Amino acid sequence: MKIYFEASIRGGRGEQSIQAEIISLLSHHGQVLTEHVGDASLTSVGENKASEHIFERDVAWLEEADAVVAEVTMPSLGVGYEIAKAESLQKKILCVYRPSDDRHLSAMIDGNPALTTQQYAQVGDLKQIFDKFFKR
Ligand code: 6IA
Repeated sequence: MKIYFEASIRGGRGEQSIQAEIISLLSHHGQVLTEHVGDASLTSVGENKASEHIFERDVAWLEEADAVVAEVTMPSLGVGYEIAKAESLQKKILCVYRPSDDRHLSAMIDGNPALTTQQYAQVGDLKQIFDKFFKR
């Protein structure tokens, strides 16, 4: 199982430690193609590679993936693009997010029947969510 994990980079790195924990949980279900997303040394200004190279590499990995998991708590243009791209490639897609009083998930994600969207309160809750998603 090849898993494309996506989460905010230039959208903001405030979720980085949670992203790293998610990658560790996902690695029990298959090969995570995008482990760099959870890397603490990757800041919002950058991995030292040209954007064109990043785009081409990530789209190739997305095409190769069997499943896509997106952490959408932190809004990110790149993640939104990747979800739409994955949908057009007919990938199996799971979006996870932590709701709060001052934060509401985009209706373009929340209202999309092609996506499985799950709320969670803490990273520990994701184990069960991932077990169920990857069993399907
Ligand atoms: O718009 P964002 O940067 O938040 O988009 C994040 C999403 O785009 C992630 O899920 C990644 O798959 C992809 N992505 C964005 N930037 C990178 C990157 N380096 N390396 C790999 N994937 C990326 C960023 C370097 C840049 C900050 C100079």
